[in-house]
Amino acid sequence: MVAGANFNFNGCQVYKGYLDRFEQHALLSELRMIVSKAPLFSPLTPWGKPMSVKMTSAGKYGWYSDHKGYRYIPKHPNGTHWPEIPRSIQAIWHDLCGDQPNPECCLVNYYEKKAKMGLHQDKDEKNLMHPVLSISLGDDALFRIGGQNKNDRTESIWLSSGDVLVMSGASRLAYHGIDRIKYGSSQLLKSGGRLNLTLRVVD
Ligand code: MD3
Ligand code: FE
Repeated sequence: MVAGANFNFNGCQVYKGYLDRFEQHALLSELRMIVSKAPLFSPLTPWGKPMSVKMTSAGKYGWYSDHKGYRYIPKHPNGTHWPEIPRSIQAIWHDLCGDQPNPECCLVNYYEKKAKMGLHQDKDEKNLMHPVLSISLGDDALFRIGGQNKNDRTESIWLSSGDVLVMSGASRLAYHGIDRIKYGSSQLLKSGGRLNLTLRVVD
């Protein structure tokens, strides 16, 4: 854990090395539990193309997408409720986001070798004033963040295993994405790749 953010771009705060290797392994075993109950799947874009990133969720809501569009749903496509958000993950939220309401969705994104996420805004949540918190595990990823307009200047930084980001203020509606991962750069996941968790208040 570190005392303060060590990067700030348009209000996007990056806590490099927030989780040590022991904490990263502990988080990984929580994620194995989640994925065993709520398996990863490839959401379809509203245009019918599967996303390269595999996903699942924990919490009251999970993020989902198909031909009907992007939305939060209360159950996994297998018909069961999403697993609860582990206490250790909620603790990170309250450490960095203070007295914000509890997160209602922990989206789990899994990036294999060639997976990427195009520039987008996150605005499927009802109250866009609440922050979004992201935790990176596994391989390094090239993260790009810009402004509230798609053509605004962007800045790129490498995110590594254990880094945590908090998007609040102006950055909450900033365009952002993952250009690529550096496959095999971390030993945390035995078969490589990258996991990203995002915590959000949905309602
Ligand atoms: C900036 N995930 O799940 S995390 C997403 O690494 C998403 O998997 C990326 O973008 C990933 O929507 C980036 C960092 C992040 C997450 C949410 C944000 C940056 C954000 C919301 C607003 C602004
Ligand atoms: Fe996003």
